[in-house]
Amino acid sequence: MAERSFVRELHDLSLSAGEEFRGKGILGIAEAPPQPVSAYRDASNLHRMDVLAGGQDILGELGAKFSAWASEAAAALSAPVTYTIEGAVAFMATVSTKLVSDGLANVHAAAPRRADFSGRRGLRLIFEKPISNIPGYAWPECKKWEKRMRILVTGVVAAMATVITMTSAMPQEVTLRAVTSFAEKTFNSRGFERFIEKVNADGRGLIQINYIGGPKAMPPFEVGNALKSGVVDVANVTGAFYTNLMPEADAWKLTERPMREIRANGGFDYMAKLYDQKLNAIFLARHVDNNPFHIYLVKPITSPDLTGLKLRITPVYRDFFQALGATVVQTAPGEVYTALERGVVDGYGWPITGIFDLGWQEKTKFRVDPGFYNAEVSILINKSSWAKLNDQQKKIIADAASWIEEQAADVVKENEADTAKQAAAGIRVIRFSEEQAVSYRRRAYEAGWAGIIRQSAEHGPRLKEYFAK
Ligand code: 173
Repeated sequence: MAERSFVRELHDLSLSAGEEFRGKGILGIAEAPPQPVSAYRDASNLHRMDVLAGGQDILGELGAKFSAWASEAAAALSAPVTYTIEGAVAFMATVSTKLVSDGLANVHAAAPRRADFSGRRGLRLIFEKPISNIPGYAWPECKKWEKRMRILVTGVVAAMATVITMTSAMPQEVTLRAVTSFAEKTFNSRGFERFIEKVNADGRGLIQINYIGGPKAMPPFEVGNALKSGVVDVANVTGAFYTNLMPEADAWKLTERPMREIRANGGFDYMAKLYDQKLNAIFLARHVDNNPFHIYLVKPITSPDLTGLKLRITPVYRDFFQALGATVVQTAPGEVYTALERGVVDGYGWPITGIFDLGWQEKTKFRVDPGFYNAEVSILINKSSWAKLNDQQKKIIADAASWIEEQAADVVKENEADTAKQAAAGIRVIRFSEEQAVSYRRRAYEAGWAGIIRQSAEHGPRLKEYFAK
């Protein structure tokens, strides 16, 4: 416990708006890396911690957080998120960032070993090594303890402001938590995994992404909630998986223009506002594009009529398949194999790529051509997680995002490869007549847009203007 409290003094010493601290001073200062708790056991550290603890609200105004730890266990828990008191430094105010950073570098040499309380007023820091030995620093010219105390405390506050500025300018590694809503290493996660690799390579010492994994770690339809609440910082997910939060996101499947054009024609900005408002997120990159959906079946059809068939869906396919007469059942991708195996469904919707990733070719007999819509899988970041990054860290993320979005053009090569693989696996193609094919695709888009507009009368029609051809 503190031998005395400095709360009142700290308040008395706060600088008012427009005032500038210009004295020479000594100060206790906080530094970043968590230290072994035993470092705080000595009396001087405890006393300095008490002063800072008394100044919590003043420090709070400066954006600094100070935690005093009662036990090693608490310290261990707080260590990754809380700055710790490391030492002391003296400076000549008004202090430059360079001076403080030099001071911090010398902090071990100058760390006070003992602290005395002289009478009722002063805190005297005793340095084993005279602080004046550090070039550029000097003891304050204080005659009275009272004055020294004023300078000390004011200095703490002023220096905290400087240190905060300095630490935000100083590269500090940030780690973001990331999940994917598709199985790891499968087609729809691969672009995301390349993005992570690039961020982790370019961001050494600055920013890293901790890839937590896929549906084994988090159910795909939960990923939107987790991103919105900040449980995860970064997500790889398709709009259909978070329609509960943002029904408009499912409209990405209806884009008939390249992302470059949608970014230029105002459509992207329109969506970005909805991501901001409804998902608390920023849309970074669409890495799956140019990727049509198809119907896959275990029994044949002869025309675009799905009456009597029960098909596995997500929100992507619901309106269209129902318009063609199907009964539908929604499942996550991870349940498709079992649903086919047990005869619970007669088929499923899925893009042209990726059925081999989860072994569905074993249970699939037919693919219906043509394809329809355009699968979208994108990388999103929580808004607050983004706001906490400095410009350098943001640039690493943004560069990796545009890099991966550009590669979405290569998806067509994978489509071709998987089309050939499906043929080799014995999956037969059901092809409609030219006329049927045209009306099939028209109905797909009509049902798709009607569904979006039904769920979002305000934004659906605007999105159609930006996305449709
Ligand atoms: O079928 C699905 O699970 C789905 O909606 C989807 C969306 C984008 C890519 C792959 C699948």
